Amino acid sequence: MTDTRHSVCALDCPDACGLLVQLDGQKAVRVQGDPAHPITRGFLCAKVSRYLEKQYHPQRLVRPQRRAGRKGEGRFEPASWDEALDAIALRLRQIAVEHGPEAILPYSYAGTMGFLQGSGMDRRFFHRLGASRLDRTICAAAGAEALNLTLGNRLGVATEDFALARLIVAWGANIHATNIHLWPFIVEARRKGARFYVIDPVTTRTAALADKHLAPYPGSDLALALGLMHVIFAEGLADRAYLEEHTLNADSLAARAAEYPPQRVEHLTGVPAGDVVALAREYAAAKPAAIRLNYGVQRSERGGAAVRAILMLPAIAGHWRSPGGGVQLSTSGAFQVDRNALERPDLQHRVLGRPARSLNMSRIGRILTEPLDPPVKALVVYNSNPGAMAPDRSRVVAGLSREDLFTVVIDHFQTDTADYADFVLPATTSLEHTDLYFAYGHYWLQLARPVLEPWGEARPNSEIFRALAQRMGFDDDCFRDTDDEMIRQALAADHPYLHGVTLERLEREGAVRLNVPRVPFAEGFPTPSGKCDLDAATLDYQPPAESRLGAESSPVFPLELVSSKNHNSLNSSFGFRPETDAETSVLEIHPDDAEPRGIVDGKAVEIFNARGSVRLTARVGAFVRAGVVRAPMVRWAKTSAGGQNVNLLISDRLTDIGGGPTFYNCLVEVRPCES
Ligand SMILES: Nc1nc2c(c(=O)[nH]1)N[C@H]1C(S)=C(S)[C@@H](COP(=O)(O)OP(=O)(O)OC[C@H]3O[C@@H](n4cnc5c(=O)[nH]c(N)nc54)[C@H](O)[C@@H]3O)O[C@H]1N2
Ligand SMILES: Nc1nc2c(c(=O)[nH]1)N[C@H]1C(S)=C(S)[C@@H](COP(=O)(O)OP(=O)(O)OC[C@H]3O[C@@H](n4cnc5c(=O)[nH]c(N)nc54)[C@H](O)[C@@H]3O)O[C@H]1N2
Ligand code: SF4
Ligand SMILES: [Mo]
Repeated sequence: MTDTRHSVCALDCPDACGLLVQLDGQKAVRVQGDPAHPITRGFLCAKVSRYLEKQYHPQRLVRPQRRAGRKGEGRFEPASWDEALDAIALRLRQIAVEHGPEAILPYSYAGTMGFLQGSGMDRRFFHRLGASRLDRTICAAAGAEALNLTLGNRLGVATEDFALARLIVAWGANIHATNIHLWPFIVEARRKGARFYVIDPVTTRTAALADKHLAPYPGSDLALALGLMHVIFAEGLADRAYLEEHTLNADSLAARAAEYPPQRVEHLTGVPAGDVVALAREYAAAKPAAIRLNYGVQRSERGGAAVRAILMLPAIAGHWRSPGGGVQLSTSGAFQVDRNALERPDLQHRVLGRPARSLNMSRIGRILTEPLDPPVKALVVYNSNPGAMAPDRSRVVAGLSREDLFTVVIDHFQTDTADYADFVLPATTSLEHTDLYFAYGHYWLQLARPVLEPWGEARPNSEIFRALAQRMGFDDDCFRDTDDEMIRQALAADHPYLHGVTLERLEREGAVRLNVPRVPFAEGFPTPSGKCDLDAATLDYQPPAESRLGAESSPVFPLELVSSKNHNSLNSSFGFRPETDAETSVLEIHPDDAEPRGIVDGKAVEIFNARGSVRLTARVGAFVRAGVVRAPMVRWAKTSAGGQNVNLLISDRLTDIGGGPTFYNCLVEVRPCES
């Protein structure tokens, strides 16, 4: 008997697709894109069309386990849920008594984009415990801060409206890898004559399809944006009326831009002056023009300022006036659910009389290895794999190896992090639990009900934290709330975007468009002043320290490494697949850099800097501009020959605003491997 059920892709991806899961009896046999979903439109990316391989993989965790070997060794023995939960609760209680509850740290990110399994019962549990809070900066912190400062919220051009643009710029956005459901709208715009630009140091598949590809050096986008503004102001192409009515400090910005003539910008960015002038003119003339800015730009030391400058461009050229004009970095600001009701941050006060201290997840290596008062004595990891994904990996591993650190990992697989755990707990997948999903690449809120029974003994995060709360003796009513009660609490927010959005409606429709205005900033901005502040005091461009013109540049490590997103995987989530391992074990290098080093296509290379050395396979070609190398992120370290991945090479330096990581500022050298 076959049967088709609706679900949602829970992965950390802007597209947040609607899914149709075909069942044969109790077994899922196929996943497809939901044809009724206005963004998914019936197709899926390559990674999730094969999602069922993950669902039914023989290595999927089926029962709780307790460590039986050394940390990192990966030897475990089975435990029952009761044994595991009792032992975890006991240990957390002891640590809280001995060192204070802030010695306990949750570590989670967007392994699932569901509100319940990502930021619900777990948050309530840690707040009630008085645990340290985690500043969740690992991905988008600089960009989010820039959006809030410049536009007043994280909103932008509606995805569907890219079809109306006359010019589209993909800026630090590899749409073909990370945002494939935007592509059909770009194709539609181009069919009607729109031009398509890509700004990326790497010749991605997206860049290869552009009318014009500009390849700046990593981290130099602020200079490029100022160069475009220079031309727009100098040639009188700015929309004076829009500037007058809806912005502040336009004069300060024009003065700053005057310092960045195209020749200087060419020197700073590597983009020919003529290309800067041509793009500025086209951008100002095409009405409307849309920029798809993605997170590539802000993983850089001056990434926050770069994003702010790019977000100012549509205001200068007057593109926010009509549908299809403006910029989209994230749409997450539309999802104004009642987070306080969901997460209950007020519970911290009960224990501590104040908010708990906040620790930055991008510095987890340092947090676990440097003196802190109190020290972190327990780490509870879920929806994330810091052992593979966090920067400065040698510190991370040193921290995870501490015998006095009590570590719990909740996941689907025995990840690089799980190998260091004292207890590993098996989690359900999004096909096995209920959740409410936000998106960062469209305006549709979605509900998914379980379509399958839990695999083995797997449990949802929400249930695991409910059970732990009970064992800790937390008797507040909120720990007895069911999933549906929590969804209703989240939706009860008094916000116009959510008016008319109920659980019943989500149940009927699956996906509901939030009431976000189609043209969000035509009549002003949700900033305190109601205007877009173009203040340029902090927009002077200094090259990132770890870049070819930066303070730490040296002939010893002359190449700039970009470890950007892989194509057919998602972060480390499919690292168990041999094809993913192959894709992420490659180093792309330009022939001009390969030849003098004796590096041959297909042969092993060592890529190194003062932080360490990693072995990858050379892929020689014009995939990158000379001076830049690229390693698609990131291998499971445990399956690689040297037990390492590129995050060994990345510093834990933070961005200018938001406290984000600087994954894409990394100087290295490459040499052929001896054997
Ligand atoms: N297939 C796939 N899809 C994914 C993911 C994945 O791992 N694989 N990960 C998901 C996640 S967590 C996220 S955050 C999103 C991210 O989605 P994107 O932001 O699109 O992905 P990134 O690869 O981080 O960066 C995009 C591009 O920026 C370029 N870039 C790097 N440095 C610079 C720079 O200084 N300036 C400019 N102009 N460009 C630069 C990179 O070469 C890359 O091609 O994708 C999500 N979707
Ligand atoms: N070098 C380099 N490093 C990077 C980046 C880069 O571009 N270059 N990108 C950075 C970015 S943008 C991000 S977002 C981070 C991502 O880093 P992470 O947040 O660590 O993302 P993933 O590697 O996808 O790990 C998510 C984990 O959550 C698990 N999971 C999924 N659903 C559930 C669930 O319902 N319950 C539980 N308990 N677990 C679940 C998955 O199995 C997976 O192991 O990596 C960062 N690291
Ligand atoms: S990973 Fe992204 S594109 Fe692929 S199915 Fe999930 S939401 Fe859609
Ligand atoms: Mo991310």
